This record gives sequence, C-alpha cells and structure tokens, in this order.
Amino acid sequence: MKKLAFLLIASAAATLSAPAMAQFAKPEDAIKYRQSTMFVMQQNFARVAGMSAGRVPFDAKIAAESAEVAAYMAKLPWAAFGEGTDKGTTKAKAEIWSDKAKFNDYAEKMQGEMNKLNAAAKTGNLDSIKAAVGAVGGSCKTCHDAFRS
Ligand code: ASC
Repeated sequence: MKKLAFLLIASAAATLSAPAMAQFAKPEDAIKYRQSTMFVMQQNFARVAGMSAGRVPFDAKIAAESAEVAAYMAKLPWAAFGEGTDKGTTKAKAEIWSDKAKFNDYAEKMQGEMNKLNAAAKTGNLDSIKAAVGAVGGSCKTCHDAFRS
C-alpha cells in the first residue's frame, strides 16, 4: 500500500515537471503534432499570401476564413517542443532548447503578426492584408533562419 502511494505521488510529480510533454504519448507524436499544425497554418497563410501577391484572384471571404484558421493554428505548435523532442524526423535545431527565450520570443512575434493579418483580413482591405502578409512572412523567416536546419 505504501509502495502504491509512493508510485502515485512519483508519477504525479513526473507529470507536473513535464507539462508540455504530458499531452503527448511519445516524442514522435509531439514532432508530428507541431509539423502538422504548422503545415495547416502554412497552407492557410499561403492562400492569403497568394491573393496578396496577385497570384490568385482576391476573394475577401476566403482570405478572412483562411487568416482566421492560420491565426488559430499559430497558437498550437509551441506546446510540442518539449524536452526530448529534439531527435527524430525533425528540422528543429538544438538552439530551440538551448535558447528557449529567443525561440519563445520569435514564436510570440509570429502569433502577433498572424493576429494582425487576421484583423486585416476581416476588414477586407487588400492593402492592409498585403502589409500584414509581409510582416508574417518576415516573422516566419526570422525564426526559420535561427532555429530550423
Ligand atoms: C510560407 C512558408 C514559410 C514562410 C516564409 C516567408 O508560406 O512556408 O516558411 O511563408 O517563406 O518568408
């Protein structure tokens, strides 16, 4: 009985010390999760970027819906960069874990720019959308240059 109580407390403590990992059964799941959420974000962002560059006809409703999805997806990948998820099928650089403050800062900046794009897309004003698309693209690139191999 004592042993069981100890095991329960030990496993609760392990869970508390690794909140980001707690929601993934294994590191590969976390890697797949962050890649999948970034893929869905990128697909939606690229649709709006294509309109803003004139590669596809501007459709305000589709732009607004896509920006909304991209802004939501932008929140999701970060919980999946827990300890132990640096190895496997991933382009994530070790610097993500050794310079977490900078990584988190870039992640937050990207979300901020994505929220601005979402707001711009709701207005339907193509010039504001163009400006916001440029800022989002810049924030993607800044982080990829530093943290993606
Ligand atoms: C994309 C994509 C990125 C960014 C970046 C912008 O659509 O996949 O990583 O935009 O290329 O510079």
